[in-house]
Amino acid sequence: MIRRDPVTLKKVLKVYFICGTPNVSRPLTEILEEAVQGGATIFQFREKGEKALTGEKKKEQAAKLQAICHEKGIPFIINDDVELAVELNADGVHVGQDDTSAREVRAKIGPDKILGVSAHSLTEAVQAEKDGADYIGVGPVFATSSKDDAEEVCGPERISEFREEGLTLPIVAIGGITFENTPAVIRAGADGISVISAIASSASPADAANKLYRKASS
Ligand code: TZP
Ligand code: MG
Repeated sequence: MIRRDPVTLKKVLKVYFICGTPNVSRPLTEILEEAVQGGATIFQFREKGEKALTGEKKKEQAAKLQAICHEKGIPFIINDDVELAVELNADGVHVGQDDTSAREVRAKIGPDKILGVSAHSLTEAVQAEKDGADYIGVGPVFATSSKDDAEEVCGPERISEFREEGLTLPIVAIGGITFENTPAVIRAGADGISVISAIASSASPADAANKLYRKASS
């Protein structure tokens, strides 16, 4: 079980591709296949915004993406929608500070699933760990146009601060991550990078994922 083995979990979090249908201009299933082929190590279905799918259509899309993840051997995580995650038996859930509380999500998904929580301060990070989080997402590290209600940019320094304060929980950096700035966030203490546009908006999601993987691993 991945979540009980921090060494494996940290490897799995290396290139965390996050995406929903509003983020892409061709089928997300194709983009996910290419991203995984290139080196994405975990995927989060984040279906948000005006044009987001809902209800049965969302569930059908999620099931297709889950099947790709299973076939390729990477975890399939669902953003926010705990009910859908339970129904589909997803590998995990990611929630923010304004969503269902981490404690409640853990109770709903059980002890074997991966739980990720977005944290902007050390207090939130420590609380998330107590509530059963397996990793935290820290960001936006850099400016992003993929999240309307993003908090203030925190820079890689926020990650270094968490490490200096003794936080050992796996960390993924999020927000405006590119090939160029990946080494800085890894040096600051992140175990992996999570991206939407660096992969979803690339002419070649496979090449982008591959380059991000190499940058995050060196
Ligand atoms: N949370 C903080 S920033 C962000 C989320 C979901 C969006 C990241 O997208 P991008 O395109 O990689 O900046
Ligand atoms: Mg959320």
